[in-house]
Amino acid sequence: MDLLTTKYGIAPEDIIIDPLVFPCATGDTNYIGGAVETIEALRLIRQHIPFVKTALGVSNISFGLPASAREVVNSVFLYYCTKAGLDLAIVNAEKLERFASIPDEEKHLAEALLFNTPPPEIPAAQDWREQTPEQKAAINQHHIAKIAEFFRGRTQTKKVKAADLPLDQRLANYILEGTKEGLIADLDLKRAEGVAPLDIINGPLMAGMAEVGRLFNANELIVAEVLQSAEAMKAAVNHLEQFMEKADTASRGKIVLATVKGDVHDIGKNLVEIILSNNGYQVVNLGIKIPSDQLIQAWREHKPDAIGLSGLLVKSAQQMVLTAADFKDAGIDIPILVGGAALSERFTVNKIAPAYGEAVCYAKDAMTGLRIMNQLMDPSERPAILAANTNLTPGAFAEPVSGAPLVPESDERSTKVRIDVPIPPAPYLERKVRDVPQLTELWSYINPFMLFGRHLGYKGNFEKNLAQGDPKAIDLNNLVNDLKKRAAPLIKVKAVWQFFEAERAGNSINLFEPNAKTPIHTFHFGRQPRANGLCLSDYILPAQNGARDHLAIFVVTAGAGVRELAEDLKAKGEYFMTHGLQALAIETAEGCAEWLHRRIREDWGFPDPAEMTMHERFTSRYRGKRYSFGYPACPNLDDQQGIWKLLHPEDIGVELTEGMMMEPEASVSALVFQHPDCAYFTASDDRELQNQD
Ligand code: B1M
Repeated sequence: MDLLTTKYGIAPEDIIIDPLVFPCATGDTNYIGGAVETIEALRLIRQHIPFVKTALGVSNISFGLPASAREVVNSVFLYYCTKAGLDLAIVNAEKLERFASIPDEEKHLAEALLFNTPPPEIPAAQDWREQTPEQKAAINQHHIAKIAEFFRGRTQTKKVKAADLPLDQRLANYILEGTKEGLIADLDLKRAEGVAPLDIINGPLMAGMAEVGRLFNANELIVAEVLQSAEAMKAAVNHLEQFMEKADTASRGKIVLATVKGDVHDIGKNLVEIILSNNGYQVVNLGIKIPSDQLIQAWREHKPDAIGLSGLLVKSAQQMVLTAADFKDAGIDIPILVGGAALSERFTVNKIAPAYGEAVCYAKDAMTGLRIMNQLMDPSERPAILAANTNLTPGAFAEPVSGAPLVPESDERSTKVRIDVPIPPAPYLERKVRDVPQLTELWSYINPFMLFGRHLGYKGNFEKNLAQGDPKAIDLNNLVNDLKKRAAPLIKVKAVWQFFEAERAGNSINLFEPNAKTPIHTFHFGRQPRANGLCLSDYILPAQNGARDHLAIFVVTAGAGVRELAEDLKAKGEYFMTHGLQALAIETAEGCAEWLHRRIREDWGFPDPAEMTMHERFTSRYRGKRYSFGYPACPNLDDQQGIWKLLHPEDIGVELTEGMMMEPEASVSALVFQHPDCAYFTASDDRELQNQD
């Protein structure tokens, strides 16, 4: 490395190391254990020289085996290499299998060969390095024979293979693979065997969904794949329902689901509905902004086994406390499940559960919601989960003790913020209202980690793995490209923004009409509870030669009509499109915020350097910063009203709810500061906000 980097000045990230792959099935004893050493080498390289890349010619590992065996051995070897940090894989993606869908028996055969695991009949150390040469060779020979025997005469074509599977396994596989090809014919085949539709649903189909749940929790399936499995399940149930008696229900239980009062958050709740309803639960989805009385009414009407509350913001978590107390007063005692981005288990145990007095279960994601429902509806597991989630004493969950002694609130400008910075003149002071039709450009401002990782569940560095041909990344990218094609005519993006003259007044900022003496609005901000702590007002420079500094404010939205479209798609069982469209709209709004902020920097006279990368923009490596109400530096959401008074975002179709949320959901508001010393910080010591990433 030193030679390459120092003597020849090659950048570490431009160095690709290939730790070599040795064939493990040729019987050549020199190569036995080679697979373990290659995986170990990847791990050590990732650990000791993290910037370089690694590459492997994967398929060399299975040289000498029957073609169908090579597919499995290559796929299993690639899986472990990727987990160890492999960046580049030279392999024929066509001849690779989804690790998750390789039958366990085949997986174990491949793993035993790769790791030279001693079979019962050849007692030896598990680690090939501690085996005697005789043991090593005997074990290797044993596995080569076993795997060759198992795959002899097998063809590679999936079709033949799947068709060979017993019918029940085929039916479960359609769900597991998230494919509908051949599903209906096989369902009719199963019905022709005289099996009742309900038994088919509760049998092989549910077995498929249960396996999907297990693989998701084992990080072998991602959200996007789970949605495709749910689509196959929906298609199967839709087909079988026509042959079922009305009385026949596949219901494992019923849940009333809603986003709480004042909150417009939909995407999380809908994902929960899709997962629960395709795992046998009846879901009564009441929608968004649902007050307690409507929920209590639904409880009386539907007699559910549980109620699910969803919300995006801390304000919604606080609304859940009030809702739970209303349930108690109404005599409701069924379990409540709660979830939402700003909610935590601590808040659930310390605040919501004591207000209710019965079981309140925190669900960090939709699959956890499913696991909880399964436990609640299983008589053998119910007592334990009820007991574990019935916390009557506030503070049952330890509150983190922040070490730093709280300092008295000051309004002194932090010395970390320079004032000898020339004020850049504002380019214009009139309000700007725009449609932003250039979706493709906006989509280049979407942070792939958010869209592919957070919303669609991809694990790892999506962009990097896509570039190296990772099959899962390629599949997902194709799905999202289709999604974008279908969404392009549907997503409408609008923006409103304006520069305001601004003056600092202690921890407040006064905003003025041009050259006015009296402020038209004042925002009050918190200051970091420490010595020389920061406050957003510090970034407003004192007037220079009578010229005031400025603050830009904007609201953007990409959510017009998205909820209705998603409801339609959900009703049609197009679950990937349902979630994908909502996720794309949300990230398009965030992308538009990034795009508009860049434009504001250009208009303000400090454009980004030409060589700035999108990744540098996602990590705000530009001059100034944008701050959104509700985030830690300005956590008070009620301040959104100030933006509505100043900007009138209702003119671009964005309304403020009583919970200070913006409707439509895919909307973002922000204050934009130009000061080069801007930084992100937590203003209040409100611990609930501090657990946000
Ligand atoms: Co922003 N946002 N956001 N946001 N956003 C948060 C929530 C925040 C915590 C970020 C932060 O401070 N670091 C913060 C809230 C803090 C607070 O409450 N004060 C925040 C803020 C302030 C805001 C805005 C107000 C900022 C602004 O513009 N001024 C604004 C509000 C939008 C509006 O009013 N319409 C806003 C906007 C947005 C986007 C639109 C850009 C976007 C989408 C929001 C959305 O999901 N609808 C967004 C995002 C993406 C986030 C973060 C980064 C991620 C949220 C997420 O994953 N959503 C979030 C920070 C964070 O969490 N790390 C943040 C995807 C959704 C599928 O997940 O909602 O968690 P989630 O649902 C999950 C689980 O919670 C669970 O299962 C679901 C599926 O797995 N679950 C249940 C949910 N409900 C359940 C019910 C159940 C069971 C499980 O019952 C059975």
